[in-house]
Amino acid sequence: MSIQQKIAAITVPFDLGAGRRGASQGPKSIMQAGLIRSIQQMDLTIDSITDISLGEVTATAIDAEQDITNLNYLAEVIEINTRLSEQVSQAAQRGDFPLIIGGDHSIAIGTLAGLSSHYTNLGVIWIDAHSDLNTADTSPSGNIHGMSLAVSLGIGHPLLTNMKGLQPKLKPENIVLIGCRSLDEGEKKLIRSLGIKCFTMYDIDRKGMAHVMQEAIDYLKDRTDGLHVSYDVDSLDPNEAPGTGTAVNGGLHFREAHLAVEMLHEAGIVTSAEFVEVNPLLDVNNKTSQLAVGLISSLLGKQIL
Ligand code: HAR
Ligand code: MN
Ligand code: MN
Ligand code: MN
Repeated sequence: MSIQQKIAAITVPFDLGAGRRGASQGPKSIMQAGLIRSIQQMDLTIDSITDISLGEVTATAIDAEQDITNLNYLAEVIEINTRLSEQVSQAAQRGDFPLIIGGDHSIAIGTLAGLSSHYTNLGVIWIDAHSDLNTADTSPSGNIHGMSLAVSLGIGHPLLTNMKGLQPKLKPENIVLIGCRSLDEGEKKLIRSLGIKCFTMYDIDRKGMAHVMQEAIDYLKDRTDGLHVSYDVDSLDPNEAPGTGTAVNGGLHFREAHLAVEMLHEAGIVTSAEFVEVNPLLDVNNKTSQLAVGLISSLLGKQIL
């Protein structure tokens, strides 16, 4: 983001895309941990804070003939993401920096639907223990937060992929996955067949985070005209971020997680971001919410010295 740019904060207290409840309390907890104060201390301007709430969802919103097997809470996921996509699109239209605070990762469907029409080649850095590339056919859980990246590639149920018309929202060559360590078979096949750039935890161990991030930035910076950072806090090791619904051992350490966003800020190519999967019900002493505040601040330019 540029220093003149204003931040449009959008909070999404939604957790029905996940297998367990609690991520809906993420935004409140991250705010209580001091997000706004931290941003203001950096002399950045917050233009607006918009809360996206789930309206009344009627079962008739989904045609009875549609096959919704293995798509948990599909109607609710569509409803919240449609609302979110509208707000994200308006923020991008105003030239603001959309900063979305989740909520579970299914909200990336609405974020990306709202962003995509503003760019020809939207890039995405997906920092996550998972790749969220399942479909109803490959998902072991039916939880839509494990499908949001596939949906944005145009792969999945038409009611999800068609959101805001234009599809797909992303091209596979404009995506970089970072921190993966829990991939389902169908997801591995998709990563290979589409040639999606993927830095697993093995790559991070082998090359170091600084090297991996530089490769990711160099890869994306020339081919994209906007860059969205989708940061799932379960990318961190559960010792660092216990407050998340699908924790996986062997994740990013505190400094690696920060270095990623510090380097992205320094590269000056990030145009929007979302932070998801903070679950305060599972947290220990608000550790994960505080961590989220630190990561968001670093992405927006907070420096140690
Ligand atoms: N891959 C598994 C599934 O589809 C687990 C997904 C876990 N969800 C997330 N996404 N937190 O990153 O059910
Ligand atoms: Mn995720
Ligand atoms: Mn995840
Ligand atoms: Mn700076």
